[in-house]
Amino acid sequence: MAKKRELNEYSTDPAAQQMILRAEELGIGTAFTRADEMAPCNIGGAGMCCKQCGMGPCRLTKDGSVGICGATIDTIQARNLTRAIAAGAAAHSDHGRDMAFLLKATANKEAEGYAIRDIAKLRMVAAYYDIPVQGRSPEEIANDLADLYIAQYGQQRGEIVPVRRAPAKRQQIWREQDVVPRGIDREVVECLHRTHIGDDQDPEHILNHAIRTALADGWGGSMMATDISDILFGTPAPILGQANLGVIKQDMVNVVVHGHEPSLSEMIVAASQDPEIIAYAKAAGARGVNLSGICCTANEILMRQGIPAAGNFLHQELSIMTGAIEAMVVDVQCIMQALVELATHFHTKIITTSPKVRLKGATHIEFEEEHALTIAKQILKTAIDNFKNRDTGKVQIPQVKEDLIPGFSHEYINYMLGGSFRASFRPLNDAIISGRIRGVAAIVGCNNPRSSQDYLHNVVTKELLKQDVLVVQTGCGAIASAKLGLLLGEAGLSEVGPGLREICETVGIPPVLHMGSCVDNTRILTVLTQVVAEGGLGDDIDQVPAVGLAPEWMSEKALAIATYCVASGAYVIFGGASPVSGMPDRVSDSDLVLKYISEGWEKKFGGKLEFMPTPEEMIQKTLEHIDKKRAALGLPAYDPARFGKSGDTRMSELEKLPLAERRAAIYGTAAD
Ligand code: NFS
Repeated sequence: MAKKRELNEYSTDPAAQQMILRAEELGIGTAFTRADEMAPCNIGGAGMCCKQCGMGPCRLTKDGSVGICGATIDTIQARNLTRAIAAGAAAHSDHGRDMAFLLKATANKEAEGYAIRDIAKLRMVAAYYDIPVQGRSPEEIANDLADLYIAQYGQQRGEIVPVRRAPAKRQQIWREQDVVPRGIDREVVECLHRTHIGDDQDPEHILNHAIRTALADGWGGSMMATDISDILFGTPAPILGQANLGVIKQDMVNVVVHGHEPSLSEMIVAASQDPEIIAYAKAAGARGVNLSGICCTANEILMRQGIPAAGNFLHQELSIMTGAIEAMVVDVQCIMQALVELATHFHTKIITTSPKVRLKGATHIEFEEEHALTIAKQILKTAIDNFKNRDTGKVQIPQVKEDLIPGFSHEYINYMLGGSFRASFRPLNDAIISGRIRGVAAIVGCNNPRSSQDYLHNVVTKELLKQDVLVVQTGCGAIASAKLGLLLGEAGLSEVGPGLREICETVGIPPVLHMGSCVDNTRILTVLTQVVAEGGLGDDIDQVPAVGLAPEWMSEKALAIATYCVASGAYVIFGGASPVSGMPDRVSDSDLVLKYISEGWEKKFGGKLEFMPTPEEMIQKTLEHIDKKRAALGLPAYDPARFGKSGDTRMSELEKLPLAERRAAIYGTAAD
């Protein structure tokens, strides 16, 4: 009998806790309880099970043991990790491919309802690749850019073009290490080839190709996905939104969009505002259609349209449990198969839309860009028709939600620091150089039901803010902070270190910047590149006092992201178990790969990947790394006592003083 956990060991989110209790009351299983019942396999979890051929699976458990073909533990671990990275890179890059086809179709007026919304970004991206822009229409430029981007997938030789956007020194390291991606598809295919039975058997050599494949994602497919999403739907800028299950409305038709690609969700947003659809909903007895998002789709429409986020990865089942969801519309990635069975307890329709993803028992309405708006309306009408089937006796919506301000694209960060005429990263660099900002942490990635939902994200985020570390976020990590209220203007500033607080008050930003979905981790690469280009913090990404963390990771995409960040020079810390952890208490061969992706990769790329079970260790290692990088740059050691004497706090202190004393405090003299 599996051990049942305490409620706060499942989730720290009060809305989730309420729904977990509701599931228990109704006798419905969720990922939380399934995690209790399913103990992870300790051999597979350690990366030491090889099932690459029909002679196995070979389960290696003893020091020196080998598979039937003679494969050693480290070779098997390297193969398993590389295959996971390839799958993650494939998922995000394939998303980028679909966006490139959509850009092409939009440029040729073959995509119903789409338009080129951000012409300035189109021209800027085209300029990276010397695509002529003068005297040409946005459609002509977009057509050339789409062709160039589509070609990156099938390219066989040379270098994929976005790589040239990295710092010059970084590009040189990649060339020296022979890891510059030649073509996106080629690197993924070669991962599968090299890890087939009887192929590449040198762990370091296999993992070098994992680096090349991950780079094809970070400086390839994902970067292109972000570019095109901005061009088609607008580059994000701060906008007011809300997050958590309290955004679901009792008197409206509730449609949750879940998955990843903004192509469909943007059209559903447009369709939901169409007078025909609003009238249709009213005729069905509802006040209208209320959209909300789960996972990265939530982030895409939240940061551009202010559409609320119902929650992150572990909220997908819980949102249905409210009994008030007429339809959950899914496309690709992070969609639990359990949704269909769960929905049978309520009236919710699960609607699949991607030609790549079907769920048995779900309704399939295939999305085609030529008829996107028409299909989006059809999906919404299906949801509205289902409103009459809602059992009001089963409705229970937690009244928990928080406001937030997402939309900190790298373009907006650049603008906010200097305005239209002086847009620059100089103020950010100066704040790091002076020590007001000790360093930067990117806290990203998933929820994992093996640990309490949002707990690790939030403990790490809150402590780093106290330590004057500016936090940027994407993906489900960003939604965790949103639910906690850390993404709202100056909310939470009382919990922030004195130097960071001064910067937040001066610039008028939250201490945690929501930068988008997981494909938008490439925005973080761009920020780091611009920080390097601005000067004063070294000439390559590995010198910047910055760390990447995914405290609750679970997906293969997260491993691909970690690997391209390491290859870009970042120290990356993952929470929980390593997929190549080995069994240190039982074998000694098993930590070779674990050591290699840390020390070995650091020697080659300046970045490293490590796994840590406790938030305390994550925080300590983050701060040590930031301080080490500060020292290497010759920057003053972090000293919070030097700051906090200016900004809003200081002003409110001064306001309480008599005028003469106030002048003396400001000018150092009481005289006029
Ligand atoms: Ni990222 Fe987005 Fe969330 Fe993890 Fe899944 S939604 S792409 S993989 S679970 S952060």
